Parts: sequence; structure tokens; C-alpha cells
Amino acid sequence: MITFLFWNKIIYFRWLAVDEDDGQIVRELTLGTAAQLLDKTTYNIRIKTGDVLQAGTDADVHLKIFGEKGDTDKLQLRTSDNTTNKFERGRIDKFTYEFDDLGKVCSLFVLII
Ligand SMILES: [Ca+2]
Repeated sequence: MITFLFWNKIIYFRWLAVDEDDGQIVRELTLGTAAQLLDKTTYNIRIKTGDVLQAGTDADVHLKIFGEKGDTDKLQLRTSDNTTNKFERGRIDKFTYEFDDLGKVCSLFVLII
């Protein structure tokens, strides 16, 4: 049996045995086919830093999103779409990520290290 997993999802499985399935022992796979099977959703994340004294930070900020259909890994918000100096006082930083569809977002976990 051959099974390929991508981000913990089974994207392809077939037997590689002459006496199982269709008897084939060679199979050709392409990454394009695998990627098309994944149900990805783009998430545009906006984080507003408070506009009070010392509200900004240069610390590492991590985010975990919980949805009705699943949750993300803990993500470090490394690269903002609109600035190189993230999380400055009174600013909104934008991030874009693709995940499996999380369904309706239920809660967020933010960790500042
Ligand atoms: Ca900063």
C-alpha cells in the first residue's frame, strides 16, 4: 500500500502489488495533482496594536486560530504584508496565510515572547 500525506491529510493511496487493487506496481504522481486536492482557504489577518504608551513590541508574536472545523498550528507572525517593523503603537499589521478551511473562527490564542 502506498499512502501520501500532506499536512496530515491523505491525498493519495493505492496498492502497489500485483495481487491487490489493479495489479500495478508503478504509479506516477505529480505535486500539481496533490495540491489541487487540498481545500485551502486564504486568511487575511489584521492585528491592531494599542495606541497607548509602550503598547508596541519587537518581541516574537505567535498566533493560533481555532475554528469549527479545526485549528492551526502555532504560527509565528514573522512577515507582515505592509511593514517590516511590526506591532508598533497605533498601527495595523496585515498578514496573509493559507490553511485548511477552519470553518467559522471561534477563538484566537496570542502569545508574545
Ligand atoms: Ca516592532
